[in-house]
Amino acid sequence: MSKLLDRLFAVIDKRAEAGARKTAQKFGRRSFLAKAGVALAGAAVMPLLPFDRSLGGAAMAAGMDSVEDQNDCQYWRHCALDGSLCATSGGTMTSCPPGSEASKVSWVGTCRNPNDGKDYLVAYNDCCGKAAVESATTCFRSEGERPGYRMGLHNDINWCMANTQKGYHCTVSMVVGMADA
Ligand code: ABN
Repeated sequence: MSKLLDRLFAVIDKRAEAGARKTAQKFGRRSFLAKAGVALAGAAVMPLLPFDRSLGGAAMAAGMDSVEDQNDCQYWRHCALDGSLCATSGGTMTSCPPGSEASKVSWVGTCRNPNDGKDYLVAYNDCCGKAAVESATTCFRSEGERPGYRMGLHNDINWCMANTQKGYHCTVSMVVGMADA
């Protein structure tokens, strides 16, 4: 009887040992280090992954508006634009036409986007160094403007003044942030 019990205990011992080895392999120190290594490598790569810098709502809302809307002086983003629309002058609403360069200084207005009812900061950069095109759409909108004797508060100004090439060509409208609520 005692021999039988000895055998039984031996079998139980073996099984317990095998189980313990398996568990150690699965959750052991090496396995932990390997997993931690993968997690750390992942964390290091995370900042390289793309993320949304597009001011989400504003970009999405602009996508909802047709080019025809955007080329109209009454388009919401042009609420403080005094100049010619670059999109009608060989460029786009946000990029200068080839052969011209963006002004180093700009006028910033606050415009309400009717698509989401929020106020956005819009920078108006002039594009410089190329002759103006007569057929371009010219807008005179001055929301938030103050009289001309306070230059920083007045938007009827050639923002190419700080560039080497000071000749005005057209103006782009870029959403640069959200206005405080
Ligand atoms: N910011 C457009 C502009 C250019 C020249 C003169 C007045 C206004």
